[in-house]
Amino acid sequence: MKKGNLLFLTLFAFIGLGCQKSNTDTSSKKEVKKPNIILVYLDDLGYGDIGVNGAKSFKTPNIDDLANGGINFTNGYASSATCTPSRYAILTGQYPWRKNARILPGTAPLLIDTAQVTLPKMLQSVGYKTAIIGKWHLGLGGANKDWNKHISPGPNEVGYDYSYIMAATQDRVPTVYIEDGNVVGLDPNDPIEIDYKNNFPGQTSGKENPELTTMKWHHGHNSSIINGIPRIGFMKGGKSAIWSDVDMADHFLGGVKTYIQENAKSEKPFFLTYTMQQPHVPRTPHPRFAGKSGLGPRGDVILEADWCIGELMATLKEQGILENTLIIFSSDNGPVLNDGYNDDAVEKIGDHKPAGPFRGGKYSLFEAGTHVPFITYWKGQIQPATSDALVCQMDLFSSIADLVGSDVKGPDSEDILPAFLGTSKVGRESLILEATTRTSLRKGDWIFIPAYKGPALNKHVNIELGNSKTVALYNLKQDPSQQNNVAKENPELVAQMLKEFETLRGK
Ligand code: NG6
Ligand code: CA
Repeated sequence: MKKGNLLFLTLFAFIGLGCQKSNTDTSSKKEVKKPNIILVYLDDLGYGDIGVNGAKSFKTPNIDDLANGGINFTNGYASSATCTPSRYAILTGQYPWRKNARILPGTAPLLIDTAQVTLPKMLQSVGYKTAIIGKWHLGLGGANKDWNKHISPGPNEVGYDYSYIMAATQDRVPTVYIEDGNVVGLDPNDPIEIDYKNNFPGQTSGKENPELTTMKWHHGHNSSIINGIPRIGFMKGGKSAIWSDVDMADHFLGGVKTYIQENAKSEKPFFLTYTMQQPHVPRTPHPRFAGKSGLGPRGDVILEADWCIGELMATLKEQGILENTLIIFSSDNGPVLNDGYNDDAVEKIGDHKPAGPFRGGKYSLFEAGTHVPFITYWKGQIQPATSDALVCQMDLFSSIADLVGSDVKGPDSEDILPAFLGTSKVGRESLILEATTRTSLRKGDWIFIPAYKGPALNKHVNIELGNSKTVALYNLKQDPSQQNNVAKENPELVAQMLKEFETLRGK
């Protein structure tokens, strides 16, 4: 344990700040505090999509309250510029490119080995109850699963006592909720069938029947039409289990509230992973929020997500556990406007800058791919501040282990607990960042991007990917929008960073 942190925890031990007696495990070697921990994880929310990071076109008062009452990280990163790898890194504390993790289809088998150490397993081992409610997207079961039977292994086999999830994304089949491995509301007489290659005979599709769609596809997303929305992949049956898109936010929030209410008075602390679907496509705000942002559905679902966070905070207050709960807020990757549907995200963007000052977006090796909102909040324990410490979501594993007195560490996860608690402004020294298995190296204020073949621009989503025939070096402090590649002027630094990059990547 680091010195600053030891002092911090000793203070807790002596003055017993707000710690429930029952949350102190006397059997462990050291006196540690075990708060409830809630990881609030959004999907495709950009650095600039929240008021506190510069959004002016709409308001996010509840997220801003979290940031203003906690630590708002200005150098906070997802490990990757897409969902599956970033989620893999958080849960395993391992760089996702070691596992070649990529965006998974809805039918993919579980990506995490059930023998691997995981963040929720580590927390279970020190007495936590654990739950995940929301998006999963880390694969389920085996390769040829039957969705009509118990689906395993999944979240429950990698550390969650309770899971209530969608398998992949809102735009992929199966469009059903799965509770502890079982599809919710399934009628055995109407079994679910899923195929990512071929449609089922006699079924309509977005490609062949665009007139049946209420949301129009732009690229991809032209397979089965469900609730008027054409999706990725074909699905047959399971009618009674199909979710309502516009109610998804309320539905997950309802589960979150119930979980908190049921566990607030428990002897054991809890770890709740609340993985929200917003603002990933298809953006389907509840009618309460539709049209409210002026930016179309993308803005509307951000308002909806912000409201959910307000409700989450109110629930914690109501239950009297806000001061015994560490909240971590972040996003799995950077923003994208048109990610496959014509939903006015591009047309109505106006002056709003989803990526804030950063270049690129989702899928990109440029900053906006991985440089995301990142907040830690713990009322009465974390002093409000802005921190420029270099922190990655992957580091939560070892840092939280330190907090709760576990010796288990994630293989690539650094213990930077003092940075997360705000007792230090020092984070990691360097970090490998990833976009669809291409990687770059951040070290100090510098970012080094090796030369990569491939298109400079993903035309469908209109995002610069960071591929270039020449290596790139940017000083992010002086040039956050990566306008000046200074590799030529700094050959020694380039050579040094290339060496470190190759060592870290194990070449
Ligand atoms: C892409 C999808 C995109 C989105 C993404 C996953 C197409 C053309 N694009 O393949 O819409 O679903 O996968 O997003 O199908 S993520 O946030 O889960 O990584
Ligand atoms: Ca995402």
